[in-house]
Amino acid sequence: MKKILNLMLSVSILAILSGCAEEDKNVIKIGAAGPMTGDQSKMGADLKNSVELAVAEWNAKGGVLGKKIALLSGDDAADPKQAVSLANKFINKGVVGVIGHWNSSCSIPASKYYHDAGVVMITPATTNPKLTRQKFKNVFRVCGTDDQQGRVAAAFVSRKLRPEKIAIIHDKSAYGQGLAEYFKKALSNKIEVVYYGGIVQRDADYKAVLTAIKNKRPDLYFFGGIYPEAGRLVRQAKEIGLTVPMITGDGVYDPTFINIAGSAAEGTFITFGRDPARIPTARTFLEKYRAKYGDPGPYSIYAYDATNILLTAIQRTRTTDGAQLAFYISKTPFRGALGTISFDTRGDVTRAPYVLWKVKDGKYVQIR
Ligand code: ABU
Repeated sequence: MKKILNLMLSVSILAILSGCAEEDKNVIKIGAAGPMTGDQSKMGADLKNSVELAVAEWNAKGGVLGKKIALLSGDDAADPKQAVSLANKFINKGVVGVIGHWNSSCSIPASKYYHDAGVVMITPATTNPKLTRQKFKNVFRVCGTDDQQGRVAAAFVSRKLRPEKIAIIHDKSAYGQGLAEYFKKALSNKIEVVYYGGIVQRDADYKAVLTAIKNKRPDLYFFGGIYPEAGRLVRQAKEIGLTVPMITGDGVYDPTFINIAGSAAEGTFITFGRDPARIPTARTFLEKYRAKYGDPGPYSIYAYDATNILLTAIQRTRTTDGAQLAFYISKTPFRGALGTISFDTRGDVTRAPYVLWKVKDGKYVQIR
């Protein structure tokens, strides 16, 4: 009974439409997939809120192709197996497209199932390059990639911070390890890497690895991973007297990192996209999101644009055929909250979005 209840709950239709939407042939279904539970659930909620906001706006104007849009929201719990299971549930329910997943470790395995089923997938946040190197014509991302991000971080380190010695750690995930490797490669042996290794996600205590790093006396350490682990790392680093700054990537850009780390977060460098507050076209989205949900998360605006790309493609092509939608998306620049988004032949955005941020006085400040 518990299993049946879990199954029923794992794919929930939001209350955008009343009644039993999945049985209704007069709706167009889209999915929102991400970590809705667990220590990354803030990212899932940010993603789902933005998709919900965009869908509500379309439905208020009559929907698309004369039908209302039904949003199916699903939890992959940041787990690859659950992501594949969720992809199959979405496909069986007849979704036309999916906004998600959030984690590279989920998007990469799930994308094969969306590809085989002809379902368009647009991720707002997955940055591991492998996703779009599979040459799936129906898979897109509206964010950048970790090879770009690693190069931006390495250029900033070697030109501006100029350490003699650096340590590099990662969380062994597709995202975290991939980013650490791209960063290390982009350093091109110009800086001595005195420590390179992995940590276990969700471990409470990282003091052993931090002590090993401290003993190597680096001037800086890089972390490839997500904000819960990053928060514990910098807090515990300070506790053991490892006071050199951390430089890290987009997975650590969330206020939850600063909440976990406290004052130890100060001085952390992060690569991420531009501040939406500085993007004129983002203003309306920011106002509408804040009015409904409070402060947007790091990838909220990306999920909003991803949803509008999908729904605009359905409206313009007047079809729900995945191949035709994918062709339209790949060829048509989209003017959204982030500005103009165009895709290259892989399904990546044509303009790398990365800039440098630093934590100052408990806030993220764009510094370059
Ligand atoms: N891009 C950061 C976190 C999501 C991912 O795993 O790619």
